[in-house]
Amino acid sequence: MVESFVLLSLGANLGNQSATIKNAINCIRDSGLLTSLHISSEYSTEPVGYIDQPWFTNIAVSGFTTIPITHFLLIIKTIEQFLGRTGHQRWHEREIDIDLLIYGDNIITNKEITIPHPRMHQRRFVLEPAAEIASEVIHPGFNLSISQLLEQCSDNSIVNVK
Ligand code: PH2
Ligand code: MG
Ligand code: MG
Repeated sequence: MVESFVLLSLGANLGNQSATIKNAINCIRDSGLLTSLHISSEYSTEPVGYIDQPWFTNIAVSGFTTIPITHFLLIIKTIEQFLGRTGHQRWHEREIDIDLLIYGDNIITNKEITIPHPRMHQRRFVLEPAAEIASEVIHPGFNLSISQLLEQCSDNSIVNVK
């Protein structure tokens, strides 16, 4: 079975953010979604996109999976719903957000899937936690490492380790 490297970004800015993020990590581990997990520190981050909302807690998680990408995305959505995510407007506050950033060297753009994540290189709240655990990982679209993307990132929103 082919094993793929996976990089995730997790975020929360409603409810008990740290507890929800820890529960999300437990779900990711217990469901067998990823093996060989690496987990970044928790970061306190200024909201980007829609600014009139509470600050976020963001982390990055990496691991390996043999689960096909469409199934993988369904499991992520199920975990989000299990952890109490309700419908929200785009870029507005949410109980939990689990975004798939990188899945192996796949580059896919269709109605259901855009991988690598189309805005990951523009977001400091994604790149700083990701660089902590996966600085040398290559973004297959740009052929640049996560740390190179971070150096080039023009997003100056505040990102602090908690
Ligand atoms: N997620 C968004 C929109 N804006 N800002 C920060 N700091 N962190 C996030 O996770 C985030 C955001 C939509 O997913
Ligand atoms: Mg998101
Ligand atoms: Mg999302």
